[in-house]
Amino acid sequence: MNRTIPDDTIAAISTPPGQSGIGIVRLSGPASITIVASVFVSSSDRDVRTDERQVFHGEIRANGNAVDEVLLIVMRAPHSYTREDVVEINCHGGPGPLNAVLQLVLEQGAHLAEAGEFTKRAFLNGRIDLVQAEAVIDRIQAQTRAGLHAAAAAANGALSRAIHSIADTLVHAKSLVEAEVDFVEQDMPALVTPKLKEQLEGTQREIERLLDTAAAGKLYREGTAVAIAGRPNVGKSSLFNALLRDARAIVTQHAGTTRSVLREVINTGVIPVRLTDTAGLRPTEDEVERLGVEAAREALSQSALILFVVDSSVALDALDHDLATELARLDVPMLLVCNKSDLPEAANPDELKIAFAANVQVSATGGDGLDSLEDTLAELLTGGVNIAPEQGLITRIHQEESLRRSHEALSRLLENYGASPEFLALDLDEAIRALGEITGETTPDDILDRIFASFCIGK
Ligand SMILES: Nc1nc2c(ncn2[C@@H]2O[C@H](COP(=O)(O)OP(=O)(O)OP(=O)(O)O)[C@@H](O)[C@H]2O)c(=O)[nH]1
Ligand SMILES: [Mg+2]
Repeated sequence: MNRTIPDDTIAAISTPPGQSGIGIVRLSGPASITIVASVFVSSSDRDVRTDERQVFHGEIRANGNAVDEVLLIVMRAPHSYTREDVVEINCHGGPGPLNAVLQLVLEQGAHLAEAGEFTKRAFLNGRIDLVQAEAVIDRIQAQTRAGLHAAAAAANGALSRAIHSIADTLVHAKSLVEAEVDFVEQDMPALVTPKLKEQLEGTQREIERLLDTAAAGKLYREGTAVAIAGRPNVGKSSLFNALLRDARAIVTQHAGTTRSVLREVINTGVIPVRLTDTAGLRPTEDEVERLGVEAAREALSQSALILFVVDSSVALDALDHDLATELARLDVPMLLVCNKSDLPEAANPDELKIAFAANVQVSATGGDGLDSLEDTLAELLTGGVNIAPEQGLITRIHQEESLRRSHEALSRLLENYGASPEFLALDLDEAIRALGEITGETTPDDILDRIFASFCIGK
């Protein structure tokens, strides 16, 4: 697919808004260096256009007046993020200097970059493929170390390599099939052999393996929802705060403290967990509390795992039993958390005749058992998913859809393997095109635009 490679120069503030030690205005394109040279005065009289150096100290000036003291990092094509000439102007981090410097370079002929445009240029100039470009955004948004690890593996080409290796086999098969079409009249030995079929079956299994990573990829990227439930006062909010390591929810000795649903992301070290604290569940006449209980039930039904909390220092009663039975009906895996383990034990959790996925004792306020709870949580949430980012992990729905189309085309081909080679060639084409949509080779422009538009400005 031939795409137009841009020849203008773009600029944007690449650091987040607000105040910080430094902030960066970045330029990319053939005029980057001359544009910056026209507003920069080196403190040691160096000329950024001709000097081989990469780092320059000096001032950005407008009409002879200093705008900011800066460090320039100059990366000449093709040794840069975009493969174009790139200049990063390291300014003082604040809206004042950054906007002034950006304004100046725009006046000198740079265009304001669109969201994701730097990364889009890296893609258009062939430095990275679409999988790697998308991994850049996953890296920025990664909320856990494992998520970062997965994004880094994708950025380094793990998935790209897996896809390319599949595509290579298919392209090779297609060349054989086409040769067979050409020579069908002549007395040539058959090229579409049982051995080739075996190879294609191996490729099909590789596609299936990648499809199997979709669940893990989604978990890594999007995380999952875990909700804390139980009757009032058992220590749900205390547990929420302990897992968050922050006094986010209000805790009091009064039953019915929490009224609204609170959500925060916690880092279990494996995948991001959106943890939800809910109002204590009990029948109530209080209007506000009743609304809280309704919202709690709604949040619980939408979670992937429920932490059912009981107060182990108080004997269980009918309400605990009713709640356990009610929640079990939601058909969401449930973990039993016996809280307040620092107090003398009075509850017997075995009385709850519910199949819990696990049973953990903790003291939300004292800290005992929290590590073990986090480990159990991580195990339950990732249990059964195949996690090997180094072998390629699909993390996006459009990747999964394309792989499925490739798989379908290949299934058709394998079913009709004895058919005439023209038919086989059609299915191979379809399978190859679908793979190209993952790496970006055959992705329609409007879809590309949509993908890059989800990036931030300056990336
Ligand atoms: N000793 C002890 N007290 C705890 C523990 N966890 C919570 N508590 C106390 O139990 C009381 C209720 O705690 P919360 O966290 O507000 O309980 P909750 O389940 O969120 O209550 P509601 O929001 O009313 O449903 C507070 O006084 C906490 O200090 C614990 O592990 N040990
Ligand atoms: Mg609470």
